[in-house]
Amino acid sequence: MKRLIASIAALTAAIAVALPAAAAHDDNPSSQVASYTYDIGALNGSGVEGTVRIRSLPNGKTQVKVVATGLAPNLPHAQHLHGTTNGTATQCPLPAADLNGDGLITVAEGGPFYGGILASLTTSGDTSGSSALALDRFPVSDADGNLRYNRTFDVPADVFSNLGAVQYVVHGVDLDGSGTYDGLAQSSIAPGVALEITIPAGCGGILN
Ligand SMILES: [Ca+2]
Ligand SMILES: [Cu+2]
Repeated sequence: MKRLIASIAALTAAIAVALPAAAAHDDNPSSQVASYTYDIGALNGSGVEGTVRIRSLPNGKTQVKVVATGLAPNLPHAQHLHGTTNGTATQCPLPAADLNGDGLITVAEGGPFYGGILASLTTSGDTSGSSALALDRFPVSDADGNLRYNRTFDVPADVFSNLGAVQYVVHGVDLDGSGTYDGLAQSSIAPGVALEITIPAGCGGILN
């Protein structure tokens, strides 16, 4: 037993020594240069809550980790980092964002609060605004409405330098409880796309 403890101690020491050398690698938490953790609040009565952690790494990559609950189950959820790159402040939408008073905050109504898409938080491939509605590459919530996401990727330099002022927005609310994205209502920003797909479900960021 004593011998085992000694070897574990030796191993731990070896790992401790090895850490600084690994600091240049992508996913090593110790190599972060900045880390922001925000609570995710519900929008549109979704019941979503959770946490988003955004890290900028010394190699210029960005790591985003999301743990959320309360999402419409078994459905893909578009999610993005929203904001501006010109220093204009952004925040999660306030109730006053519902300009037409229908009780919903659409993307068109929320956008002025949280800004444009700086990155699409896809599970593979492109992460630019071009993938804003690439539903086949967004995380799918499980049967209980939980969503987990963790990816390290590149963002443009102006986004990277401004990661502390972005809003995380997750989209997709099954407004009629049908179990799928449907309904006659159309997205406020994408003709031909169901409102249920694009409507914001949750938001977290520098100002909630
Ligand atoms: Ca539905
Ligand atoms: Cu978005």
